[in-house]
Amino acid sequence: MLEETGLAYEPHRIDILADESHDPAFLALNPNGKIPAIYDPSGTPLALFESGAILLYLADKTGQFISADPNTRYETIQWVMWQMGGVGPMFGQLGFFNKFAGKAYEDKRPRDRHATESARLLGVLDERLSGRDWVMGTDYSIADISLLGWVRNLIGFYEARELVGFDCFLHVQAWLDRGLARPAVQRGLQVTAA
Ligand SMILES: N[C@@H](CCC(=O)N[C@@H](CS)C(=O)NCC(=O)O)C(=O)O
Repeated sequence: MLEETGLAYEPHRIDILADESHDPAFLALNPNGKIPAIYDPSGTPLALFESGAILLYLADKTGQFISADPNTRYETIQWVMWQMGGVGPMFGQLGFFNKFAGKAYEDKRPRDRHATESARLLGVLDERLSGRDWVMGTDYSIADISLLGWVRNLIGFYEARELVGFDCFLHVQAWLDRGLARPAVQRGLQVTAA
Protein backbone atom coordinates (compact mmCIF):
# COMPACT_ATOMS: atom_id res chain seq x y z
CA MET A 1 0.00 0.00 0.00
CA LEU A 2 2.84 2.36 0.81
CA GLU A 3 4.50 1.61 -2.52
CA GLU A 4 1.19 1.97 -4.37
CA THR A 5 0.38 5.35 -2.81
CA GLY A 6 3.91 6.75 -3.19
CA LEU A 7 3.96 7.86 0.45
CA ALA A 8 7.42 8.23 1.97
CA TYR A 9 8.10 5.54 4.56
CA GLU A 10 10.82 3.81 6.50
CA PRO A 11 10.46 0.01 6.77
CA HIS A 12 11.42 -1.84 9.94
CA ARG A 13 11.91 -5.58 9.72
CA ILE A 14 10.27 -7.52 12.59
CA ASP A 15 11.35 -11.17 12.65
CA ILE A 16 8.30 -12.98 14.04
CA LEU A 17 10.12 -16.32 14.07
CA ALA A 18 12.61 -14.70 16.49
CA ASP A 19 9.60 -13.35 18.46
CA GLU A 20 10.57 -9.73 17.79
CA SER A 21 6.86 -8.89 17.59
CA HIS A 22 6.81 -9.28 21.37
CA ASP A 23 9.70 -6.91 22.04
CA PRO A 24 8.57 -4.01 24.28
CA ALA A 25 9.28 -1.44 21.53
CA PHE A 26 6.99 -3.27 19.11
CA LEU A 27 4.33 -3.94 21.75
CA ALA A 28 4.20 -0.19 22.33
CA LEU A 29 2.95 0.09 18.74
CA ASN A 30 0.82 -3.04 18.78
CA PRO A 31 -0.16 -4.54 22.14
CA ASN A 32 -1.49 -7.54 20.18
CA GLY A 33 2.10 -8.49 19.21
CA LYS A 34 1.47 -9.12 15.52
CA ILE A 35 2.72 -7.53 12.31
CA PRO A 36 1.99 -5.19 10.60
CA ALA A 37 1.93 -1.94 12.55
CA ILE A 38 2.71 1.62 11.47
CA TYR A 39 3.65 4.86 13.11
CA ASP A 40 2.77 8.03 11.21
CA PRO A 41 4.62 11.02 12.70
CA SER A 42 2.99 13.57 10.37
CA GLY A 43 0.35 15.93 11.74
CA THR A 44 -0.99 14.48 14.97
CA PRO A 45 1.20 11.36 15.34
CA LEU A 46 -0.66 8.07 15.11
CA ALA A 47 0.29 4.45 15.86
CA LEU A 48 -1.95 1.84 14.20
CA PHE A 49 -2.15 -1.94 14.06
CA GLU A 50 -4.44 -4.36 12.18
CA SER A 51 -3.80 -4.29 8.46
CA GLY A 52 -7.42 -3.45 7.61
CA ALA A 53 -7.35 -0.32 9.77
CA ILE A 54 -3.94 0.62 8.33
CA LEU A 55 -5.15 0.20 4.75
CA LEU A 56 -8.25 2.28 5.38
CA TYR A 57 -6.22 4.99 7.09
CA LEU A 58 -3.72 5.20 4.22
CA ALA A 59 -6.53 5.12 1.63
CA ASP A 60 -8.31 8.02 3.34
CA LYS A 61 -5.04 9.90 3.88
CA THR A 62 -4.16 9.76 0.18
CA GLY A 63 -7.59 9.51 -1.45
CA GLN A 64 -6.40 6.40 -3.30
CA PHE A 65 -7.57 2.77 -3.56
CA ILE A 66 -11.03 3.40 -2.10
CA SER A 67 -13.98 5.01 -3.83
CA ALA A 68 -15.43 8.33 -2.70
CA ASP A 69 -18.90 7.01 -3.59
CA PRO A 70 -20.41 5.92 -0.23
CA ASN A 71 -21.90 2.61 -1.40
CA THR A 72 -18.77 1.55 -3.27
CA ARG A 73 -16.69 2.60 -0.29
CA TYR A 74 -18.68 0.40 2.10
CA GLU A 75 -18.58 -2.52 -0.32
CA THR A 76 -14.81 -2.18 -0.46
CA ILE A 77 -14.65 -2.12 3.34
CA GLN A 78 -16.91 -5.18 3.40
CA TRP A 79 -14.36 -7.18 1.39
CA VAL A 80 -11.51 -5.95 3.60
CA MET A 81 -13.52 -7.10 6.66
CA TRP A 82 -14.12 -10.43 4.95
CA GLN A 83 -10.38 -10.87 4.65
CA MET A 84 -9.77 -9.79 8.24
CA GLY A 85 -12.46 -12.02 9.75
CA GLY A 86 -12.27 -15.02 7.42
CA VAL A 87 -9.42 -15.37 4.96
CA GLY A 88 -6.56 -14.19 7.19
CA PRO A 89 -7.44 -16.28 10.27
CA MET A 90 -8.36 -19.37 8.23
CA PHE A 91 -5.34 -19.36 5.91
CA GLY A 92 -3.06 -18.58 8.86
CA GLN A 93 -4.34 -21.54 10.86
CA LEU A 94 -4.05 -23.78 7.81
CA GLY A 95 -0.41 -22.70 7.60
CA PHE A 96 0.04 -23.70 11.24
CA PHE A 97 -1.47 -27.15 10.72
CA ASN A 98 0.12 -27.76 7.32
CA LYS A 99 3.61 -26.39 7.73
CA PHE A 100 4.47 -25.35 11.27
CA ALA A 101 4.02 -26.94 14.74
CA GLY A 102 0.59 -28.38 13.91
CA LYS A 103 2.07 -30.49 11.12
CA ALA A 104 3.25 -33.04 13.70
CA TYR A 105 -0.27 -33.57 15.07
CA GLU A 106 -1.43 -37.09 14.37
CA ASP A 107 -5.07 -36.04 14.14
CA LYS A 108 -5.46 -34.43 10.70
CA ARG A 109 -9.03 -33.25 11.26
CA PRO A 110 -8.06 -29.68 12.30
CA ARG A 111 -5.87 -29.35 9.20
CA ASP A 112 -8.61 -30.71 6.97
CA ARG A 113 -11.27 -28.51 8.55
CA HIS A 114 -9.16 -25.42 7.83
CA ALA A 115 -8.37 -26.66 4.31
CA THR A 116 -12.08 -27.14 3.56
CA GLU A 117 -12.97 -23.70 4.87
CA SER A 118 -10.04 -22.08 3.03
CA ALA A 119 -11.19 -23.73 -0.22
CA ARG A 120 -14.72 -22.46 0.43
CA LEU A 121 -13.40 -18.92 0.90
CA LEU A 122 -11.37 -19.20 -2.32
CA GLY A 123 -14.59 -20.24 -4.04
CA VAL A 124 -16.32 -17.08 -2.81
CA LEU A 125 -13.42 -14.96 -4.10
CA ASP A 126 -13.39 -16.85 -7.39
CA GLU A 127 -17.07 -16.15 -7.94
CA ARG A 128 -16.57 -12.47 -7.08
CA LEU A 129 -13.71 -12.21 -9.58
CA SER A 130 -15.67 -13.79 -12.40
CA GLY A 131 -15.93 -11.03 -15.01
CA ARG A 132 -13.93 -8.60 -12.85
CA ASP A 133 -10.23 -7.73 -12.97
CA TRP A 134 -10.25 -6.72 -9.32
CA VAL A 135 -12.49 -7.31 -6.30
CA MET A 136 -14.30 -4.00 -6.88
CA GLY A 137 -14.34 -4.35 -10.68
CA THR A 138 -12.12 -2.15 -12.80
CA ASP A 139 -10.52 -0.28 -9.89
CA TYR A 140 -7.72 -1.86 -7.87
CA SER A 141 -8.51 -1.19 -4.19
CA ILE A 142 -7.55 -1.90 -0.60
CA ALA A 143 -9.73 -5.02 -0.89
CA ASP A 144 -7.25 -6.49 -3.39
CA ILE A 145 -4.26 -5.26 -1.38
CA SER A 146 -5.62 -6.89 1.79
CA LEU A 147 -6.08 -10.25 0.03
CA LEU A 148 -3.11 -10.60 -2.32
CA GLY A 149 -0.51 -11.41 0.32
CA TRP A 150 -2.65 -14.08 2.01
CA VAL A 151 -3.49 -15.86 -1.24
CA ARG A 152 0.13 -15.72 -2.36
CA ASN A 153 1.31 -17.13 0.97
CA LEU A 154 -1.34 -19.84 1.05
CA ILE A 155 0.06 -21.52 -2.04
CA GLY A 156 3.68 -20.42 -1.49
CA PHE A 157 4.89 -20.06 2.07
CA TYR A 158 2.17 -22.28 3.59
CA GLU A 159 2.54 -24.93 0.84
CA ALA A 160 -1.21 -25.58 0.69
CA ARG A 161 -1.77 -25.33 -3.08
CA GLU A 162 -2.87 -28.95 -3.56
CA LEU A 163 -4.62 -29.20 -0.20
CA VAL A 164 -7.07 -26.42 -1.17
CA GLY A 165 -7.33 -27.44 -4.83
CA PHE A 166 -6.00 -24.05 -5.90
CA ASP A 167 -5.82 -24.98 -9.58
CA CYS A 168 -9.65 -25.07 -9.73
CA PHE A 169 -9.91 -21.35 -8.94
CA LEU A 170 -9.11 -19.90 -12.35
CA HIS A 171 -10.34 -16.36 -11.65
CA VAL A 172 -8.33 -16.18 -8.43
CA GLN A 173 -5.24 -17.42 -10.26
CA ALA A 174 -5.57 -14.77 -12.99
CA TRP A 175 -6.19 -12.08 -10.33
CA LEU A 176 -3.13 -13.16 -8.34
CA ASP A 177 -0.98 -13.00 -11.49
CA ARG A 178 -2.33 -9.54 -12.27
CA GLY A 179 -1.68 -8.37 -8.72
CA LEU A 180 1.83 -9.77 -8.55
CA ALA A 181 2.66 -8.12 -11.88
CA ARG A 182 2.03 -4.67 -10.42
CA PRO A 183 5.34 -2.77 -10.11
CA ALA A 184 4.42 -1.51 -6.61
CA VAL A 185 3.76 -5.09 -5.44
CA GLN A 186 7.11 -6.19 -6.82
CA ARG A 187 8.84 -3.29 -5.08
CA GLY A 188 7.04 -4.14 -1.83
CA LEU A 189 8.18 -7.76 -2.03
CA GLN A 190 11.77 -6.58 -2.39
CA VAL A 191 11.43 -4.49 0.79
CA THR A 192 10.34 -7.49 2.85
CA ALA A 193 12.97 -9.72 1.23
CA ALA A 194 15.79 -7.39 2.26
N1 LIG B 1 -5.55 -9.43 11.69
C1 LIG B 1 -4.16 -9.11 11.73
C2 LIG B 1 -3.36 -10.39 11.56
C3 LIG B 1 -1.91 -10.16 11.79
C4 LIG B 1 -1.12 -11.47 11.81
O1 LIG B 1 -1.69 -12.56 11.87
N2 LIG B 1 0.22 -11.35 11.82
C5 LIG B 1 1.06 -12.53 11.91
C6 LIG B 1 1.92 -12.66 10.66
S1 LIG B 1 0.94 -12.81 9.21
C7 LIG B 1 2.02 -12.38 13.08
O2 LIG B 1 2.48 -11.30 13.38
N3 LIG B 1 2.33 -13.49 13.77
C8 LIG B 1 3.29 -13.48 14.84
C9 LIG B 1 2.73 -14.02 16.12
O3 LIG B 1 1.55 -14.39 16.17
O4 LIG B 1 3.51 -14.09 17.08
C10 LIG B 1 -3.83 -8.11 10.61
O5 LIG B 1 -4.40 -8.24 9.53
O6 LIG B 1 -3.00 -7.20 10.82
